Amino acid sequence: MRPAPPRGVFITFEGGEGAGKSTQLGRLARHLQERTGRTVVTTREPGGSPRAEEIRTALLAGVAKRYGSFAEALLFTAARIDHLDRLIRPALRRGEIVICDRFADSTRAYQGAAGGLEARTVRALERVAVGETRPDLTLILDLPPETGLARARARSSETGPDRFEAEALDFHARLRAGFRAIAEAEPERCAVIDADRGADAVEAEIRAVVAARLPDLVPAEPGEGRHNAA
Ligand code: T5A
Repeated sequence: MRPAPPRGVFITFEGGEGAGKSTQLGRLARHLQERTGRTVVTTREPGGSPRAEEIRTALLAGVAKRYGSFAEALLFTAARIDHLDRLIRPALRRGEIVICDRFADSTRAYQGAAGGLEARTVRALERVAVGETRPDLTLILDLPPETGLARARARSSETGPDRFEAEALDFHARLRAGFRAIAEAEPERCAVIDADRGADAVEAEIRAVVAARLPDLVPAEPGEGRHNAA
């Protein structure tokens, strides 16, 4: 009889605009592939499956904006259901490591804390869509919104800001507070990473947090410190 595959591991990156999630996700994926030898699947939300990518295009173009936060949350949730069914859950069942750029905490923060959708509605949507498929670890990249927006603007200077980059600064301040509140409410799952530093320093802290929080996943190298904070 074949041995059962190892338990899948689900890691998510969260944070405001231009926090460096995509940059750090790529670096962590390479690190985990090298250190564990396991298959690492990288993906993103909204998107990650062909149908969810179609919904992404509409959402980031602002198609649903005039219908309000509830309608947008429904569309993010519809994309999430497809993504979970077609990509995330099958990969976890195969014992793979799934790293996702944004997940359900983004709905809590963007449509909930910043967008004004009441928490019990956000929770109900999350319960229905996500169920038991909760992240093992969520890395929340935290930095002042002005800094993140400046990074995002520098990158999208030709295309212009997308639906959420274009929101006013107080929206982004509520967003930051929303992510911090999630981390406070669920400290076992979440770690807040100071992202207002160079990419190498951020990467080093992320590696240390992953080693401390998921000790069975990444064996510590001799002399490598364990990081329990955040
Ligand atoms: N959304 C999403 C919701 O409202 N509800 C939901 O439920 C979900 C799932 C997605 C949008 O949808 C919203 C949130 C978003 O607004 P997106 O394009 O995927 O849109 O937007 P982001 O996830 O915000 O992605 P960004 O690409 O804008 O930001 P990242 O991934 O955080 O940042 P990254 O790595 O691309 O870096 C941005 C720039 O900064 C540089 C990079 O080189 C790049 O140019 N950079 C740094 N510069 C200095 N120092 C560092 N440490 C740096 N790290 C990266």
